Amino acid sequence: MQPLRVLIASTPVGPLGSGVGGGVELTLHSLVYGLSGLGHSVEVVAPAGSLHVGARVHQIEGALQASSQLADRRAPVELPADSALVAMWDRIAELQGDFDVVVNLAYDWLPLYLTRWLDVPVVHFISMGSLNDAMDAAIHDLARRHPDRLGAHTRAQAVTFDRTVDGVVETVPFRLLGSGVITDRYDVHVTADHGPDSPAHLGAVGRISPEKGLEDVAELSARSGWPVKVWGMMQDPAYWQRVCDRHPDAQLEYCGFLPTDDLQAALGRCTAVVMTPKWVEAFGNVAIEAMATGVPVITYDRGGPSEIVRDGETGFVVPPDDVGALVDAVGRIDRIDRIMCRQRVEEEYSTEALALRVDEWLRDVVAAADREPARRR
Ligand code: HBI
Repeated sequence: MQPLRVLIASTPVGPLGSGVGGGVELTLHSLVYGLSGLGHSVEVVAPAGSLHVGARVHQIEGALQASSQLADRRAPVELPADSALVAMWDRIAELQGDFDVVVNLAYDWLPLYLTRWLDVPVVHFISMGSLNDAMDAAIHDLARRHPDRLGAHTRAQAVTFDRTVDGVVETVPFRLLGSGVITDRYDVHVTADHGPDSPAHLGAVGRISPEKGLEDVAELSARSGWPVKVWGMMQDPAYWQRVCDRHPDAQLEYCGFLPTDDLQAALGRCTAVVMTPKWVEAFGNVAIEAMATGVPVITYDRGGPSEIVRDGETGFVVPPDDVGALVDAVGRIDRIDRIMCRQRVEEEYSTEALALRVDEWLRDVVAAADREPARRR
């Protein structure tokens, strides 16, 4: 089939490689790798200072966008003067004639609004659950105009956008895409290969921030006696300090923010990775990164990770906020076959598997756009 010319719009919160974009950076890398692997030609538009991602990157100057996670639910849409987001979409409007489709990864109002005014079809891979009323309204409005343009990672994430209007539940028709990692970058550790210099330990990964629920990891460590290594950007030092102060018996070791290659090597030495999300994590790339190295995942039954982990097969899914259940699960972790963890990622969460799902989506959208006589506003 005819290869597509795909333009990917990155997140405006930070340049690629800065880690500020969190999971979106990993999704972008996987999409570039996976879609190129299917023969598509891919280019990227991202804030200036972005690292090379295996495709041409149009580097856009301008003021970075504040994170939607920090805004209040009722906050109005904000666009700083000299906005990088605005400049990114000016560039996309200039480039649109050279592409068949634009894949937007920004969790922002502007790209959703502009979709109706651009000639090129724009699809939106929504990276988080519902956070903000203005964003929700833009998503529902776009869904009404173009029901095929919205993608999400998981069902748990998608349903957070359901809303009830005059007693009628309005759902958003998201295409569920999961996510994907470049499995070649992850070495499988059939055993946790700890030795005298590195006793058996658990792992926890994610921005050091309250929505990651690290206080439960600390309580798990204190109650089970398991040491826990923690990796991730130190976004909220005061929060970290509070967790450590409240759980003096916990053996938590902060191991910094590691780039993927180093993180995967460290993850592989864990007996298990624990995920204790307090918010509806849209996906939980950590779960597939851990499983890709053969490490089982123990997670709360909340958000994306609970759809990735198969209870009793690639880890355990326990009732949300139930630390006692986490302790029990750790006690049963040697029942999990670490090779099965890797196999599940290769089948379902590789860049190839993700790219096939996205490829099907893009082809459906491009075909439908070609059939549309005039652009629907
Ligand atoms: N906030 N405004 C805004 N735009 C984004 O694209 C964005 C964000 N906050 C977090 C974020 N993206 C990513 O880190 C998550 O989607 C993973």
